[in-house]
Amino acid sequence: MSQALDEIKIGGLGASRKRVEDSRFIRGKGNYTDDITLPGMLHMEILRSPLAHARIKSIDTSKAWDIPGVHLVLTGEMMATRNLAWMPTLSYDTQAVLATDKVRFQGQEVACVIADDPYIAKDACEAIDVDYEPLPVIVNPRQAVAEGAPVIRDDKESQAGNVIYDWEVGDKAGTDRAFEQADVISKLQLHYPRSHPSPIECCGSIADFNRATSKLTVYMTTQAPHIIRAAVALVAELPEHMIRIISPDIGGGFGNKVPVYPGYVCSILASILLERPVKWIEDKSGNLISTGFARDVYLDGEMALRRDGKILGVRIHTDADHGAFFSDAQPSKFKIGLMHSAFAAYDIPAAHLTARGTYSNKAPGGVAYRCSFRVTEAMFFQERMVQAAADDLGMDQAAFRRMNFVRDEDFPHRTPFGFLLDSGQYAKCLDVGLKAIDYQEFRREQAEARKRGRLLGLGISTMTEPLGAGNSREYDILGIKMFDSADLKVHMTGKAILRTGAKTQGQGHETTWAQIVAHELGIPAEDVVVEEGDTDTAPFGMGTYASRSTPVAGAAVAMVSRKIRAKARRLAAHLLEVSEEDVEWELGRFYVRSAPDRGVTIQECAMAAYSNMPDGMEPGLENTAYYDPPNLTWPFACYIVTVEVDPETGVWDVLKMVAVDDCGVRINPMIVEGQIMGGLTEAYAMANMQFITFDADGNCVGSNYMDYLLPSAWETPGFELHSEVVTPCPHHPIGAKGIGECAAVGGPAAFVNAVLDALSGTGVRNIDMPLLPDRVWEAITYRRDVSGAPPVRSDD
Ligand code: MCN
Ligand code: CUN
Repeated sequence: MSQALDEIKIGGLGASRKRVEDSRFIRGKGNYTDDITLPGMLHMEILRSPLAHARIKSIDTSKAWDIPGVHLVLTGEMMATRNLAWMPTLSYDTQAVLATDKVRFQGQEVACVIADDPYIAKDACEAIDVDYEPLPVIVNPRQAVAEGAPVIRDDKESQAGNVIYDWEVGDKAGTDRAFEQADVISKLQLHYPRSHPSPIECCGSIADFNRATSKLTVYMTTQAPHIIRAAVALVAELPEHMIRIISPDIGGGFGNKVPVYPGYVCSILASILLERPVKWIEDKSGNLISTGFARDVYLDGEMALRRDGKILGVRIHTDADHGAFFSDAQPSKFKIGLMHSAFAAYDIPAAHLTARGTYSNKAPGGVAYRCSFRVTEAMFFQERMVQAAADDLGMDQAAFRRMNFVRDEDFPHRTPFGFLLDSGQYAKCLDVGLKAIDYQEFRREQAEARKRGRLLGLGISTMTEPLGAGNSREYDILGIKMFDSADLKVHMTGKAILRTGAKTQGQGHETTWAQIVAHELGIPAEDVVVEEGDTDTAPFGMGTYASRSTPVAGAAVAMVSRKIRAKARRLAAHLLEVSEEDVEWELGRFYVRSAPDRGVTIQECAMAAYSNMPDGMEPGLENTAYYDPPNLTWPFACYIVTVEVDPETGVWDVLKMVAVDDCGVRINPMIVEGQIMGGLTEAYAMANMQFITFDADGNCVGSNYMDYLLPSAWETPGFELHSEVVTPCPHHPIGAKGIGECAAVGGPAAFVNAVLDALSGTGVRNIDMPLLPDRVWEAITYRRDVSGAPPVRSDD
């Protein structure tokens, strides 16, 4: 007689449980870095460079020191006396903390003032006199490698020009052979513009050094607190056990809060020098102009095709503009992130990728904004290229994809770049999408509309994406291996506290991790409190990015729950006075196999762990699991958009968008849908309106919300989501794959493909994002490709 609990009722796997964190967020009771006030706290502001490239002749801070309420003025020269003027980046480069010799991008940190309040500090920044001697400016890779180009990184002895790396991966000879055999060669060139994650909360930190205890506590906006602790220990040469990093509530990260920024370092040094807490909260333009840029990649590729549509090979070349410092957070084996995940969803015999990275006079870029290390660029190029190739062959978009997909029976599948895909049902996802958009009917309407001068278009984007950075054999950041952890303590009354090495920034870990515990142990989710982000209490982990939390930390949650269950089983056997082999498990309860009525609940086992354990058993019911995943997880997505383009104005409207996501088992379907909708909104923004670029003088166009547009509910189209395709991840303990970035990664190509489909027959192959009305209008009117690469043309 089964007494198993109803999993959905206890908030287990598959329950669309309301987010527990929202009860504080929607009441305005969140605890963000800027909400924290410590006794005696001072405030720091940063003086930024107005110029993109200039030699610093002198910095006069005397007027700033004279302002009442100013406690400290920091310059690069002072930082240098402590060996802190420069810091290492996550890509084995160096980055200026405060500029000493030169400024290398507009918005670069030049000096800091620490004062009684932020207004005094800001005024004092303005009182600092910096004498700059302007230098020629570089804003794109073409200028970077031009003859006679100024060397931006003349601080580095080994650096002769502006090239950071030349890198390649894949099979060159095999790919060359594929091209020799091709009936048709299809080509495409485009620029994926710089974009910015632009979380609502800017970056910030409060450093609190206590001389009496020698302990440094830093509250800060970081997606990876343990990595920061290690970085502070190594850079500032402080003992690691005396550093406590606390990441409180985070108002959105989206990749912006992975890197180490100069502001963090300066607030820490200031607190050490002044022996008082020092708070730094970035303002919006500081955030937009200096932190966390993504993309800015030129992609140039070609595809070898057989007449019947079979893809024989691909070549891709990327030119990446990294800005003044190469600071990408990415696995150290790869120079251009996981760009070589491009075309993974397609069964392609041969592929070769070359990549060149260059410096420019722009803020350091390469943050993975809602993308697992350059995957966004890879999938965007892939899906734009696939559309161009199908067009060149005169083939149907959907049929071309279906013909070339990796088939269900071909998993595990090794891509030509070496990734191992574990599972998927690609054709099925596509079919669901095509049915939802009513493909044949739309094609008919489109042809009809054409006759009357109306431009309708349909864009498809289908992709699989590598999510979940780990396994430790292949993935590391600065040599630190990528795994993750969970620590579960079950109290005697059966309530529990769970901590992981991940760090939620809005994704809902406090809700979903408890659901995994509920699934594994039958402890109701509401009885499990989840805590992340405090290095003094959380087990070591690599933090949250690359949608790695569910694939890695989430797996650790399942594994630690299983360890707890194993011990509880021994306790149950003791309580039931039978041997362990005679004990069976059902959700929340152990029972005697031969007498199912005789059982004990997990809560009774918990009580026994503290009050009635068998002789020789260690008391308590706690454990920790470190999880090193065997592989990445590979979710699949099919996004289809229909649009109408107004030929008079270039304005385009979304008629309908459908999204079919297969992220394996969904822990919380409502949260997954939220992730997809948020990602599609960002995808729409990138395709339609977001514009961060640079004029010829290196002025950043888009350092404010008048120029850099965030879509509101008014602009954002409706999305129709489909969840019927579920391919469990074969190596994940609960079959889940990551989802946090899929829609932002796969979405942009669907919009752009739709607009270009509307323009089919005009000879226009490409319009660079964002597809602003004037660009679309120009393409229609002059029947030519339109580039958005900097410098922006208005300043040509
Ligand atoms: N989930 C689930 N079932 C699955 C997969 C995920 O229920 N099969 C749930 C997870 O338990 C988690 C959420 O969906 O609550 C996202 O999970 P996952 O895909 O593991 O991604 P992460 O938690 O690692 O989040 C990182 C990812 C990244 S890298 C960016 S960037 C991004 C994103 O999440 N930043 C975000 N989504 C964001 N959402 C918000 N609100 N704020 C951000 O800063
Ligand atoms: Cu890729 S941006 Mo997220 O990985 O933090």
